[in-house]
Amino acid sequence: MSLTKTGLPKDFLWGGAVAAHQLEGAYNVGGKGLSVADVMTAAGTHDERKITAGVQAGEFYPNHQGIDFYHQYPQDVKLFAEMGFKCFRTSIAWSRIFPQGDELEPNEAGLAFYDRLFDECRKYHIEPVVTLSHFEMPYHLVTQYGGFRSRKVVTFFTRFAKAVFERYQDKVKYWLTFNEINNQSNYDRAFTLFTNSGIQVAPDEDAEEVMYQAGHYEVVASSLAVQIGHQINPDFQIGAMIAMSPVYPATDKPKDVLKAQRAMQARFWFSDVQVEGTYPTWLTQYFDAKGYQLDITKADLANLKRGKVDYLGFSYYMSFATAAREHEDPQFSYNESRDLVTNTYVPQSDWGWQVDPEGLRYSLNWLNDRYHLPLFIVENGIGAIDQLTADHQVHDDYRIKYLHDHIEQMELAIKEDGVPVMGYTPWSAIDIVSASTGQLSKRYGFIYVDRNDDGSGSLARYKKDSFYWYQHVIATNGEDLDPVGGGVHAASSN
Ligand code: P53
Repeated sequence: MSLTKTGLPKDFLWGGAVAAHQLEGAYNVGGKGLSVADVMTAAGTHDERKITAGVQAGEFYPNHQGIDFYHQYPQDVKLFAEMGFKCFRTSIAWSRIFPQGDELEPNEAGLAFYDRLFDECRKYHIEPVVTLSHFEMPYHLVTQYGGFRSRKVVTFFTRFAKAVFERYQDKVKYWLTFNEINNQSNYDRAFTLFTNSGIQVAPDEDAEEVMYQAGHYEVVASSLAVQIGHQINPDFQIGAMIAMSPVYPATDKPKDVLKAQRAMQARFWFSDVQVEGTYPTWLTQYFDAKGYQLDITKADLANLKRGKVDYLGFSYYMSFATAAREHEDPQFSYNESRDLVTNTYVPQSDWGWQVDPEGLRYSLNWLNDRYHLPLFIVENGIGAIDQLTADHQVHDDYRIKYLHDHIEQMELAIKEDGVPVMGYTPWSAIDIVSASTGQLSKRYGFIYVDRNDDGSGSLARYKKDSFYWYQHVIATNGEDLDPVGGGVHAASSN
């Protein structure tokens, strides 16, 4: 047995992640147009966010204010620097740059904001890692074009990509094209097609077919962005980004194993195409069998080959499991919103997410075996209710435990399995609006933000125990994952 005892690479990108629409607020400042996130209300713990037709009086839209990062970013970036961040992952709000989405020229005030933000990061030697499209398509593209139903949106997206690649070519090296592009493999959930693609499906439509068409336009748009980016700056590292929830078979019954394999194929065809530049065979067969007449041209297929990504970014929160049903062909009937089952071997978060640190090591190995590309863990974390004490502390030992256990598995994958991992940016750097629920109380950050689900609160920032813990992890380059001083902050009385 040979265990590699070398530590993580010296230039390992420790940091934290967020997305523009979840923290910036200032939704109509500096010429910004409405985005899909601006027409979504807040949900409770178990119901979905409502998508309204435009912004309507009497509704509450949590993303309109976010945590006001648009104005307060200097103090926040300073806190990130204090934690020792080497990188900071955020997105560029598409509708700040192209407020409607279909303009020919970018909005200067929007571009200027990200100049200020990236300069602020660089001041502390924090490398920005930038997602082009993170659930924030200009809303006008939804009403006018049906979102990514339309090939025209490919052009609008690449125009946006070109504008920001040119503008920030000396400030940003690491890019990601579409955030969690594969979430929409769960096409029956209205939230995912809307947030990812600006699409609302009519009851008489085949949502799966709609998803495959939109997904095709997006992988093409991604491949064009990769080509444009590399022309502008050959040093750019442009990655794909997927939600890596591995799907385990519920049992060792062969039909369950086959079903889990199909589930993985259905979840990861997006990255198959973005990494390999070609469609997997099972999927072209599937399109034929289903009778889908998709708009996939020869030129598209050539572009997919020319615009392969440089690395693979992924989020990891949880694992899934699936079981075959009686009398079905498991290769043909997988539906994610129907066919996932509870894994009784792992605990769940307060929001029912299956917490599985070993699944991260499994995922890193699986992705390495499949793609042979550098991997970047660009999200990992746990949404939890935090209590701010009277003296402004947050004893989030559950968050420290979650991150500790996942970093430990990441390090085993790197040190013992030899998986190439570029960096680790937990979700989230600071408390922000939850994407799926719109709640502030589903907190992920190292920094507590005084804001409640109804939008009340002072917006003051407070360091949580996890802030000091993560600072220590970064300072030791991941060598010491134990709570600082045996849990000084976690153990303080009162
Ligand atoms: P929230 C579903 C499954 C896994 C990750 O999620 C997901 C989603 C969609 O909600 O989203 C990513 O805030 C996403 C972030 C999001 C984060 O995970 O719903 O990239 O924007 O905030 C956490 O608890």
